[in-house]
Amino acid sequence: MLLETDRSLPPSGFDPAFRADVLAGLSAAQKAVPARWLYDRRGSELFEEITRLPEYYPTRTETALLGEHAGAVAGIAGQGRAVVEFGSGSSAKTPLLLAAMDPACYVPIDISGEYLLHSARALASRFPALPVWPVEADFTRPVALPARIGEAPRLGFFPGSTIGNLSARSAVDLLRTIAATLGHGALLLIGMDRVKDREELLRAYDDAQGVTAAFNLNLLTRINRELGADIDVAAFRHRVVWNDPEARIEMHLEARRDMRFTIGGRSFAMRAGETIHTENSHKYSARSARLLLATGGWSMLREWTDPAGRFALLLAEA
Ligand code: AVI
Repeated sequence: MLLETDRSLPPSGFDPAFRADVLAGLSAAQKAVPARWLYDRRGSELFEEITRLPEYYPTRTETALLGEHAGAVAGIAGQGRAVVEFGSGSSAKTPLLLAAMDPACYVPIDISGEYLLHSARALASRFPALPVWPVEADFTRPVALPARIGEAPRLGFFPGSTIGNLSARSAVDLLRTIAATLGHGALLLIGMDRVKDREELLRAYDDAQGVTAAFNLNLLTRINRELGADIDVAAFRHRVVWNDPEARIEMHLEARRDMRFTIGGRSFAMRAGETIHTENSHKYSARSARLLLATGGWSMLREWTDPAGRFALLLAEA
C-alpha cells in the first residue's frame, strides 16, 4: 500500500529521509511527522492487527462490499481487462475482485519489492492461469506499465481508503497520476471512508485494546532506535481528534509532562499537552468524493455502500 516503507535500512542504520522529516517536523510550530514513517516492521504488524479490531470497521466493510459487488464491477468493466493495483494486494480483497473479473493479467505496483513479491506469489498460486506481473515503483509518480499488457483496457484498483491519508491537494495529484499511469479508457475502483458519527470514528482510531495507541507510539520507539534519540515513550499518550472543518481524524502523540530530549545530538523541548501530529485520515461524503474524483480527472460511474453508509466503493472512468 501507499504508506508501506519498511525498506531495508542503508548500512548507516537509518534512512536519511526519515531523519530529515523528523528533524524538520519536530522543529515546526505544530510538531508533525509524516504518517508514512508509522510503517516500520512493527508498525505494519500493528496495522494488520488494527484491521481486525471490532471498532475498526473500514477493512471489514470494504471486503464485504467487494464480496457483494465485484460481479457488478465486472459487468461494467467487461472481460479481458488488465487489473492494476496501487499497493501490493496483500489483503483478502484482491482475490475477490480477480475471481469476479476474468482479467487479462494482474499488475500490482508497490514501492516495497519485498511485500510485492510475497503477495504476487500468493496470488499467482491462487490463480494459476492468471499472468501476474508485479512492478516495483513509487506510484505517486507516473509508472511505465509492462509492455506485454498490450492494448488490454485497464482497471485500476486502489482499496483501503489509503487516499484518505493524503491532503486534498496530494489526493488530487495522485488521482491525476493514476490516470496518467493507466491511460485512455481506464476505469478506477477506489475505496473511500465516509463521514459519520463522531463517536464511532473516534472509537475506530482509539480502540479499547490500545492497538492503535501502540501503533502511534511505536513511531517514537522507531525514532529512538533508528535516529539515536532518547525520547521517554512512556511520557506520551495517543490522542485522537475529529477535525470537523477538515472532515478528518487526526492522530497525535501528546506530551504528558514538560520534557526535553535529543535526536542524534539535537535538542528538543515539549510542554505538557503539546502534541506531535502523526496522521490524517480524511473522510468523504458522497458529494465530496465525487468532487475529489472529478478534480483528479475521473467521472464517477457507480458507487456502492454498506447499509449503514459507513464506507463506499466507487467506480470511475478517466
Ligand atoms: C492506512 N489507512 C487507510 C489507515 C486509516 O484508517 O487511515 C491507517 C490507520 N491509522 C490508524 N488506524 C488506521
